Amino acid sequence: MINRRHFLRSSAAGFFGAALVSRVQAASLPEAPSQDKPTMAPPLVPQSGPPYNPVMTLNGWSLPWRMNNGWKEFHLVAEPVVRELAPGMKAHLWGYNGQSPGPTIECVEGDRLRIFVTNKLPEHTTIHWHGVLLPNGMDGVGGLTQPHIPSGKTFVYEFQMPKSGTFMYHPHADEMVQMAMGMMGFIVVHPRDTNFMRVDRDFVFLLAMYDIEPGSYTPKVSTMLDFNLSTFNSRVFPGIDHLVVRKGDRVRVRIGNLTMTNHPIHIHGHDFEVTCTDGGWVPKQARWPEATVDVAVGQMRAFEFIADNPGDWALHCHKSHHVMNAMGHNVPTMIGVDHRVARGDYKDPGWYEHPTGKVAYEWQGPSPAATRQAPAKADGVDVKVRKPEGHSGD
Ligand SMILES: [Cu+2]
Repeated sequence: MINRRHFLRSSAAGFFGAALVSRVQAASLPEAPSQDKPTMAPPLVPQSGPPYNPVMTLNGWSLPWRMNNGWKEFHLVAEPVVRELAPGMKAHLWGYNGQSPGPTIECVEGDRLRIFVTNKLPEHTTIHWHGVLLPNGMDGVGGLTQPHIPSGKTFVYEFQMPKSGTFMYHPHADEMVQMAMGMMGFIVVHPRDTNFMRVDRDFVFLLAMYDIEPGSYTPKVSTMLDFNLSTFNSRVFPGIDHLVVRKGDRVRVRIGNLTMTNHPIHIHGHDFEVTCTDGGWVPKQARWPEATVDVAVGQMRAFEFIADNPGDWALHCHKSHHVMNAMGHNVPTMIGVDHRVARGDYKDPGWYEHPTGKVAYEWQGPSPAATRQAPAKADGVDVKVRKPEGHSGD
């Protein structure tokens, strides 16, 4: 893509002049790359625009862009996707560019962004840029700041990134349905000064929860709290990529929570400081050591630590039912049940072998004659039946 763009710019500028090039480029949509595998893509080192240290999106990827007269142009496509939540478990979700969550958008403080959003969903949508300081009309709230994007249409968002930090994107249209279906993504705005808040490894993931009944593929979109799948970037353990670091690395982990409940994220073997929220960087004097950070609903927390303790350390939500995955809340307790019949084995196992003395049997002695029920009596007195009174108008 980069090579073709360079080719277009250099050849067209030579033959037709720069003004024509920009009009031609502005008239065409940027490519919308798509990813259908949950494999973590290598960091997207910038080939144009200011330099930065790219992030790693667990089980995900960053969205390539094209430069167009000083604008970074991205193309997001909202569409139904199939996401493998864990090896062998596929869910029918909604997302962006082939995946849920959508690709991470990376840019640099001061960059001007033009983001094309094409709606391939069966209903309208918008995109809200969570935490980004932008003009009101670019905020993406359907029915408030813009008309909804109908199915089959493409809208354009244009804004400048005034500060570095970590933000998110998600629909502000039919919110409960679209977020329950997995529509979300990360925005990382890198500092223009590559030495500011520099780390050696920088990981990002979004917390998403789904309610997918055993045996089904599509999340229940009316669930408010009782979700049964807790995911990091729409993946469940053991299908989540490891955060691989070298001993001595300074590591940053950025966590966004677009679920309907809080998640206390805990790390083993290390302590850390929260250095960034969805509102911006935390000054040094305002930080304190932690080993668990509660990421509340709609929040982003980034923490940093020095990886000085070698090992295979767990990093997990501390709500034990969120760690377990997957829970069928309405499934009865199976403790004590004989599981020896294999799953999927429908062969007739033959008659049940009853334990001795546990089967109804025939009485072999004499049986008394059947008697008719006698009329009811109380203490030897015939029961008088009182009939309703006062129905004749007196
Ligand atoms: Cu949790």
